[in-house]
Amino acid sequence: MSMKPVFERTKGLTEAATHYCPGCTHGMIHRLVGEVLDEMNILEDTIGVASVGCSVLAYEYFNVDMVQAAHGRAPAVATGIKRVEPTKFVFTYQGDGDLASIGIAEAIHAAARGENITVIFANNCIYGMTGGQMAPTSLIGQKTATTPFGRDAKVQGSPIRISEMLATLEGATYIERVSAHDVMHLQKAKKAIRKAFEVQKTGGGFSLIEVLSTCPTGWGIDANEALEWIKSDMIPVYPLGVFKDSTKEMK
Ligand SMILES: Cc1ncc(C[n+]2csc(CCOP(=O)(O)OP(=O)(O)O)c2C)c(N)n1
Ligand code: SF4
Repeated sequence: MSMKPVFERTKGLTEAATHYCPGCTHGMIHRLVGEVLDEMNILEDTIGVASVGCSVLAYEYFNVDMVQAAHGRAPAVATGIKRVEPTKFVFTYQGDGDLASIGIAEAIHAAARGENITVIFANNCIYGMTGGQMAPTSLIGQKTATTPFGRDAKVQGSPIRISEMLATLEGATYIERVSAHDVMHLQKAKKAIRKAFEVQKTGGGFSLIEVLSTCPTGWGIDANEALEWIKSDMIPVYPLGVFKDSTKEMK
């Protein structure tokens, strides 16, 4: 008697084992994107743009054509690809150091131009790859390698809320913030990612899904505490929800 599988690895990801630290949710967010691309049956028609950060090796993990952009430039690279290959689905996968710091201009202008691309923005409030330095998204009071006494608004400024900020732009079509801290929220995150790719399918324009993500290594806490920290500390500063949805106006 053969057993019916209850869970299978998505075809949207390659067989490569990821290099992420235990308790890091980058891998889970990858899986959600992979599942959406597979369920939409668009793996052959998708081009992903990996950024610089811990997710730089995303080009090894997504089972689609991938390119790798210089730090922060993924939305500009995605713009070029989409304009040359308008029938392809084009997405970027970027951390908060990549998108909110060095790449803030590219993100703002791609949104303002209403490029028909999808940005997956993994916000873990820190530079993971380079050793846990402060990011523009780090919380007030958050201890990082460059703010050992905690981020002080008077010295380092206050956190940038990317979703809220980009939602003010007319060019942005769909902006939602979700979280990867438990199963229910992962399911919601998957729905949001699906919606973003559906927007792109109809030629709807720019979408960005911000996913609150863990970095137990950079935060200096264990995997379970990191999931709790999203709930207790990140969500109050980065509330979940839809910040822009102009798909209704388009119909
Ligand atoms: C032009 C340039 N400047 C700086 C760096 C160093 N650098 C690599 S990754 C990174 C930050 C990554 O942080 P984030 O985007 O939040 O991703 P995470 O590693 O947390 O997933 C920086 C500053 C670089 N690679 N290239
Ligand atoms: S350093 Fe942080 S973001 Fe990078 S893989 Fe480890 S836990 Fe994930």
